[in-house]
Amino acid sequence: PVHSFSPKLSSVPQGDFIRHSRKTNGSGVQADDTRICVVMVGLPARGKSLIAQKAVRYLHWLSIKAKVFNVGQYRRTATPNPSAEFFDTSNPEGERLRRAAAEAAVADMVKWFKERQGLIAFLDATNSTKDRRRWIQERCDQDNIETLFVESKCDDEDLIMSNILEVKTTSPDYVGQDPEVAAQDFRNRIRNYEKVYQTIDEDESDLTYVKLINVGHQVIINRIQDYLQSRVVYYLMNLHIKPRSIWLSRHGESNFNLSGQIGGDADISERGELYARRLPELVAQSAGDTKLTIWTSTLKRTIQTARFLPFEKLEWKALDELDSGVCDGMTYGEIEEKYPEDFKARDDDKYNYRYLGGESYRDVVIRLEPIIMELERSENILIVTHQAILRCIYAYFMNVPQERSPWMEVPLHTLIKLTPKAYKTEEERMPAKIPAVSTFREKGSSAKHQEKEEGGD
Ligand code: ADP
Ligand code: FDP
Ligand code: F6P
Repeated sequence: PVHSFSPKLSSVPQGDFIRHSRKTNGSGVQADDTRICVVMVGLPARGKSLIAQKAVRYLHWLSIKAKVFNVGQYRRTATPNPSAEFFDTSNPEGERLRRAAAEAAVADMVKWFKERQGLIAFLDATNSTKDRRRWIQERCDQDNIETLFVESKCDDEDLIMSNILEVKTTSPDYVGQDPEVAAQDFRNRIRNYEKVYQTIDEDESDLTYVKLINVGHQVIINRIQDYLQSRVVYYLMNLHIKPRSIWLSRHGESNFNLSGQIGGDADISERGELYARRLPELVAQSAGDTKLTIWTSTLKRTIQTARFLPFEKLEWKALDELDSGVCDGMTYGEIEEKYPEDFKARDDDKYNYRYLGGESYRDVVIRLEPIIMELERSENILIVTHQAILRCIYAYFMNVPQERSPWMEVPLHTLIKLTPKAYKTEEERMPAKIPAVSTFREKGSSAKHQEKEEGGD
């Protein structure tokens, strides 16, 4: 028999990442006051800002409030377009202004923690001397803020030059300037920092730190203290910057899609089969000779859709569709009729709504976390998966907020290509031009099965 729903279910706080990530007090319960200042360390153009921003995107995706405090932005209010001499430590005025910018950023960060606005702050500056790091650590200690120093070291001159050209010549520091002149000035700025730069060493062995050397080729970890710190470190260790793309596709139209039923483990329809047969060509058009690895769920419809692709395939249980519990196999219309309150509750807060005996989007994100970690480590991957799962993965790469992600339209029979670039992910959509039903239901709309076709133009 089908259980009747308790409308309260959807508002019950759900198991989430944070619950597992607080400090333990021996009983397995974590204190509510974990606050971490991640202090970025390294010469300019070592990827510090990029690493900090990516980590914040990852943490937000996991519902952990985090923020980057970029000292460069504070410095820019007083000195918007400094030349390299500003960063020469024998320039007392430059030293004073840089110190003031760092103090302002730290003061705002401490205030942010005190106002309980978040758990993890990234203090993004070069923080290149021992004195500066000691001062930050002591300031954080005063307010019981843990410090985690993340040093990015890189001596690959070609990579640094390409970083400068990719992100620094377009920085607000150089508006209206010739890119070549800007690049030369930025190299001189780095030279000035090099004169005083001190890598983290034995004198600082009391600090909690991670050193990422040559983009994670070597990683040195010291005194990592708790779960949340170790999650951040593990994430940072897995990042790479090799050019690559990630392709996403839903399975071909299924027989359940045709009848408007959700969940289940149906076969693909005739049109779904056409999509499966077209997919290799579509992928070749998009990826050329690039060798891909295919990830599917363990459900028939994704395995059937991927079966003609001439690449290695891996099945992941974590990629199975959102579990709709007692509603599995029903149409939206049947759910609306049988459980009107739950149907509405899901519309009101689709991200947090958990089906009885099933999952919410929030639950799905937690089970997808290892998938994201593996994606960060990997190169060219094509994922054939399901509507809700694809929305969650897409939301991570495209930084889509939780209120919006469960409502995104991801049509059947369309290949999506995501290409991570510094500070943004590029997207391309390729419809296969094979008609399919729409499984998308707009917020607040009645659940009558829709006959609209999609992916066919
Ligand atoms: P910083 O904040 O250290 O001045 P940015 O984050 O602005 O540097 O630099 C971004 C550039 O650094 C991007 O081109 C990116 O590909 C590259 N990058 C990312 N991670 C690293 C790393 N660990 N080492 C060196 N370069 C990196
Ligand atoms: P950013 O690249 O983020 O703009 O170029 C180095 C720089 O950061 C300067 O803009 C900024 O003034 C400085 O780092 C802040 O770091 P320090 O306080 O450690 O110098
Ligand atoms: O209808 C296809 C489907 O993948 C169902 O199996 C699943 O329950 C649903 O989409 C998820 O989408 P939504 O969260 O919009 O109901």
